[in-house]
Amino acid sequence: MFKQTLLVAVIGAALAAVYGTASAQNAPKGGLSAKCASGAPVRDYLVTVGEWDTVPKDRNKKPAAYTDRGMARAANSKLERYAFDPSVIIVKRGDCVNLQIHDLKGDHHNVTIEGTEVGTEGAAIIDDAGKVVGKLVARANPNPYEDPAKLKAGEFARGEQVLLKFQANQPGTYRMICEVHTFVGPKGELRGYDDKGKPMQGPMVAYITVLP
Ligand SMILES: [Cu+2]
Repeated sequence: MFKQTLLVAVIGAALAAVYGTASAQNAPKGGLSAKCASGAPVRDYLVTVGEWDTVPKDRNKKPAAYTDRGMARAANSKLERYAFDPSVIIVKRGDCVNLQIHDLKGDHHNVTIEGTEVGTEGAAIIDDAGKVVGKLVARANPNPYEDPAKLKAGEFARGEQVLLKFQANQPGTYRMICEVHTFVGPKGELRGYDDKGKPMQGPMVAYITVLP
């Protein structure tokens, strides 16, 4: 048993050394850059923003109070979480990566890739044909019937598609986070409730692995 545990630990350390474990604490410096070198292989990915939700019911099919990850929730409160689909993206070192992120669920989101300079602030809004039709700067919400009335820089609204572009410079696994729907704890842990116990419909995260 000890031998097996030791073997697993050794293999884990070797993999971490080879691939790196990028998080807020130890993301490789310059791991991803917002601009691509000319001639870098281009990889396009379509990413959907979706939502899982339910209103938990009792055995008589009536909405009932419940517990979510240790947090008490009242009857009729919606248990929900936003998600990127796909939530795992694997690229190679040197690739120029284009993520076309389309918001179907949730009135607004943003994206930042932890430990890097890459995020949706100032990113292009593109139409169905890929043509640039705007930029993610602070602006009025194009959905007048939904809150909030104003969007901050980097936030995109339901029905919008944004282009997040970066070059993968250093191997590792990077967390792509929507800060609207994620609370980041003091040790970098991702949580679905903020420090006051308010549900954030998350955490909303995807993982980008850069292979050597
Ligand atoms: Cu979000």
